[in-house]
Amino acid sequence: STSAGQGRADSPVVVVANRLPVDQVTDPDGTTRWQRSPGGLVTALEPFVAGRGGAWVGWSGSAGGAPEPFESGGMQLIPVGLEEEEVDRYYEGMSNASLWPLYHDVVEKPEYHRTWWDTYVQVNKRFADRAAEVAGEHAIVWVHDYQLQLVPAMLRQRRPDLTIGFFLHIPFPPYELFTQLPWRSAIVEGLLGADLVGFQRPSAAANFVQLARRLHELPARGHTVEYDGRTVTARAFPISIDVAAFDELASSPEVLARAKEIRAELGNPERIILGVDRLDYTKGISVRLAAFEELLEDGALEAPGTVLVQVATPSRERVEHYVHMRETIEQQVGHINGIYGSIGGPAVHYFNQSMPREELAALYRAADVMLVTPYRDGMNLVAKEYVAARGDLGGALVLSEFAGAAAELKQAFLVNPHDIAGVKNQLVRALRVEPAEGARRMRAMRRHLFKNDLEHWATSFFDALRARA
Ligand code: GDG
Repeated sequence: STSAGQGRADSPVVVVANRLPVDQVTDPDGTTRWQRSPGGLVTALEPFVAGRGGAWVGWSGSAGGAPEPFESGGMQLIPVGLEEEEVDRYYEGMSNASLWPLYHDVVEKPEYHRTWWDTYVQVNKRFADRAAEVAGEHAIVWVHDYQLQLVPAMLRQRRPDLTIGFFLHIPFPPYELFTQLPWRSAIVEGLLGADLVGFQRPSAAANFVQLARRLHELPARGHTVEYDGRTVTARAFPISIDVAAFDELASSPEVLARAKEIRAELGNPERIILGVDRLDYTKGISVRLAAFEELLEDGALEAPGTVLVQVATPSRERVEHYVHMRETIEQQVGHINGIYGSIGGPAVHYFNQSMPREELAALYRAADVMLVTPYRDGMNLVAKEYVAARGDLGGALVLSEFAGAAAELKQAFLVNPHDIAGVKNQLVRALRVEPAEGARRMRAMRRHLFKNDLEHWATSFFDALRARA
């Protein structure tokens, strides 16, 4: 009701996510301490959570018993413990070898194992228990992502007084793919425990509403589903980045000097093409290597006058798909450099390393063309970071139509990553774009981003959720 809604405008907020917003680091003297994670999400959510009994429930990132709750940045941090076997089955198995590929258009074949599922249920219960214990009366709880899709219903069962929101950071597949999942009904019911289910794109929200209707025969209209005497709303809230902060970082004297230095260290090539991704099979790293190789072969491009820098940050290294993909990519890089490289002049500069943010910003600033070619991506923040970094209006963005970001960054050189000829064409167009035309595109994308930043995202979600309290 309206009066209750107003009365709860400053209800405590609890965030539930797979990971806590801190990492455990060990100092040289052997003592361990918590360090805030570098991601932007923490910065965006902290103001909503800090004070008023706000808390963040999540896993510490290492196997073993749960450390004691502690305070950080005005938030109560509530660690959830995971045993080694639970990490294998809930995190690496069910989350990253079943749900991740299924939700990304089965780019790789998902594996379904009942032991993984059982552990997924068990771990989701543990998160729901912790959240139920810590949430104050009539609190607002915001649950994040595909690892915790059962938490909304489990939490509602334990605490009917709560207002529950859920946000999925990755795509949500259509009925035809989703229904592969042996536990499809349980997942849909889990999500229907929320008052508000947020997605990156309207099509994902529509997929969810359609599933509720077709699979559970629930009355659904537009954005809403009627379930268990409640109304569940499914809507798109496209995530963003802290645009102003990234813009500022990328135009700082240190970063500008480093960008120049990077160009020089690369041998002052005429053109630098850049890729930055977690090393993940959804990101289409092979596609860009193949397109670049063919352009070298065709003679349309020449190395080392044009070079490709690919940062592929290590990720999920114990999941089998990732081990294979890494081998394939590294073979491809070796192959290209073997043929088109020269002494001191490789065609592809490949890094399987995590880089500091400042170094990434300098790379964005040094790159003439940013290549973002995922087969499927919920949003893709790298594309947004590149645009935010180009306050000089230089550079050009080549972006997959299958990234959520393509719906917003319409002035990018859009590509279908399955169409190598098309990727090659657009890459060449981007490399040769007239500066005035490039600047026009960049300005339009920057204007959109400054209006739609991370704070706007978090505020819109909380506003929509509070309206349900
Ligand atoms: C998921 C969804 C959605 C990468 N390498 C380094 C580094 N990064 C940073 C990037 C960027 C972030 O990691 C990656 O974000 P993406 O959005 O590109 O991709 P996912 O990790 O797959 O994220 C995605 C996102 O969730 C948010 O909802 O957009 O679709 O898949 O910020 O800069 N950062 C540093 N060093 C690196 O080497 N410091």
